[in-house]
Amino acid sequence: MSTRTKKPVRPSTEEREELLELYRQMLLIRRFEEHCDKAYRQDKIGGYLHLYIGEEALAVGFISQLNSDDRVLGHYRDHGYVLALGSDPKAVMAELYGKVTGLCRGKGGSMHLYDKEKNFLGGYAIVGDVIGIATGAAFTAKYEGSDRIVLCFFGDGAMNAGLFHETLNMAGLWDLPIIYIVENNKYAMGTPVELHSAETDLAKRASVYGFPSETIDAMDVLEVRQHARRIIDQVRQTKQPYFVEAITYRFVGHGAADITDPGSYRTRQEVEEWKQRDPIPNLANYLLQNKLATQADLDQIDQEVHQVVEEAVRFADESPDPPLDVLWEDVLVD
Ligand SMILES: Cc1ncc(C[n+]2csc(CCOP(=O)(O)OP(=O)(O)O)c2C)c(N)n1
Ligand SMILES: [Mg+2]
Repeated sequence: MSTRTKKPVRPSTEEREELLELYRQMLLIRRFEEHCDKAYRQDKIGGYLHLYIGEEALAVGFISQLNSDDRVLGHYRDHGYVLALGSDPKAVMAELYGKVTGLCRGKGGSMHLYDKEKNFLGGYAIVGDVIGIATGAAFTAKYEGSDRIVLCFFGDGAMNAGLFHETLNMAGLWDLPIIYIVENNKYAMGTPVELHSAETDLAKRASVYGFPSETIDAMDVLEVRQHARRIIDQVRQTKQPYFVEAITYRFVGHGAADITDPGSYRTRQEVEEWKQRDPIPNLANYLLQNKLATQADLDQIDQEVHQVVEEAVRFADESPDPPLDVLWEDVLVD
């Protein structure tokens, strides 16, 4: 059932506002994380930090097509999901700074974001775990007889966890309303897909559980959005799972310790080639060429995003650390 899909038709001019919003969201994630990189080096952000730079089109394109009560779960590279869902950038930055005003009151940090209000049911640091938890959320949606669907984002490395196969089998058996999205960014840390997966066509590898699977190009936000619209509609209607292999690339290192270093596992030339497909300038060019925006429009969005990030940083900087006595709160359910 694995298929390679063709490039869809470009959207019409009526969608101008929506396209500008996609642009704004991708730029926000990019600028927000560029600051995170800096703040990590200044020891303002502790623990681990994994950036989504280069992969923004995927989260933004898919999440833009959800209903507000749908649910999203992801792995530890999770800043893009919450920002695309509309979480308050101030609370997200404060969380990364470990401050009490953060999304999780400063106790989660970068890898464990959670925003109940926006239906983001968590970023999970243990590779593969999110797949089981998200399948549980999809079971809940079905059990409650609701119309909700669940998006579950994880990396290519996570497909080697036993849980992946156990839960996709259950989802197929029970017809759960979930879209599994593997972010195939070619590497699990420094290990290329060719070395960790016996079958490198990941959509094919996931095609044996009784529901559809396909590969999409996730470097082009318009293409992602088009596929997302179709796939989300289908899952909502059929209440059957769907598997998406999203081809993407991270422009920065795997994690905090190797943020700017392309590393010995890939060449600088490879990184430079993928940067030619950077979804942000490419959308800007598309908007300009098709007269959907002027340079002044884009500059204004740039300015607004800059201000949002500056405010978030100021808020995080000025917020207090959590008091010591909250250490014992939120540990066990009553
Ligand atoms: C069970 C488990 N094993 C090992 C790790 C350490 N680890 C963190 S990220 C990572 C690589 C995961 O790669 P992938 O799933 O492709 O996601 P990406 O980082 O490329 O987004 C590993 C092995 C972990 N967090 N959990
Ligand atoms: Mg990967």
